[in-house]
Amino acid sequence: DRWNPVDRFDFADITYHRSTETGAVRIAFDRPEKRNAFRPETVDELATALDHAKRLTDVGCVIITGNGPSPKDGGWAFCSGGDQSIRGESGYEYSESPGDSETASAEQSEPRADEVPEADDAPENVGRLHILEVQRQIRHIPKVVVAVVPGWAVGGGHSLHVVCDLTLASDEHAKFLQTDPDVGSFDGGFGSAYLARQIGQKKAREVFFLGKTYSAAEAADMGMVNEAVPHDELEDTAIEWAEAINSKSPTAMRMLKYAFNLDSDGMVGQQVFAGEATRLAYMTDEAQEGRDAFNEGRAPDFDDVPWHY
Ligand code: 2NE
Repeated sequence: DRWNPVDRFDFADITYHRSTETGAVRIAFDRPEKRNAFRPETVDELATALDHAKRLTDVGCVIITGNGPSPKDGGWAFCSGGDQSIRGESGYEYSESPGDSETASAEQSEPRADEVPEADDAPENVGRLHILEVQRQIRHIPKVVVAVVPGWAVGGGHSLHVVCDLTLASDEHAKFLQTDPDVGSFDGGFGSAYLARQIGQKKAREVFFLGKTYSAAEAADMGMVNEAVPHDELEDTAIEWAEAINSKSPTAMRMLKYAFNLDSDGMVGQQVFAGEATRLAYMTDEAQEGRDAFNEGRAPDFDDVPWHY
């Protein structure tokens, strides 16, 4: 009863809950028999849950985790990255054409050369790598995202914890491993370059080039995990963190997150930060005078507005 299911969605690959105790949601991979590997459907569901969570104005903390243990062998996982069993020639493939399960055949998903799809056509069933879009959602959601790692964080699952604002790991079961180059994949963005900002160039290169497995304690020493706690204290600690996060000024937290992002997000980081500055400006009498003057067809009167120093 710590978590209420958000039952407006009919998710198959993830679970999605709201906390009954604090402003937090829990989004969990729910494919434990595959070490929580993601397929395109999983990624779509993650994106939907994150987009929903973004709009919850009483929620300051998003927890991303993995359900477990596996019913097959009792193993725990956060996420083992892309599901290699459905990887096609150009990415990860849906089991059916997205949005149109009735017409899911290879022939129907091949457009004719002269065919321009209608705007409302079902999307084509091509290989996807859109976990990278989810990484950007995590970067830009105006809330603190905590990766709660109960077991393996591997490949694209490793990159996902790297991109989260904070990582909390199970002392007993969490293990961190990069297998990207073993399967001919490479996260050349946040998964590697941003990891290097967290743990330094030599260590980040070691993670990818040697493919060693690190314990939660080692990952904490390296600086890519904030804290390792006993496995049965993971959720309690996550809720404590969420309570701490929610006790703080939402505006200050949002501006801080975007400030931390800024130097690794380039012009996009500046745009996101500037958007929030614009929102703050909109809340002033000064900006509202500008709006009112336009709507009333008169010149704006900024005479009483000080030039702050
Ligand atoms: C995760 C790891 C290290 C776990 O090892 P272990 O020994 O604890 O378990 P096991 O037996 O390997 O796995 C248990 C079951 O899960 C499946 C396995 O095939 C096995 O299935 P059964 O034999 O019981 O039927 N499983 C595990 N990971 C899977 C996966 N990713 N896809 C499909 N099935 C998976 C070990 O299993 C492992 O190394 N897994 C592969 C990790 C991996 O290479 N991930 C992809 C990296 S590329 C990527 O994620 C990516 C990206 O970097 C950028 C964009 C998009 C994707």
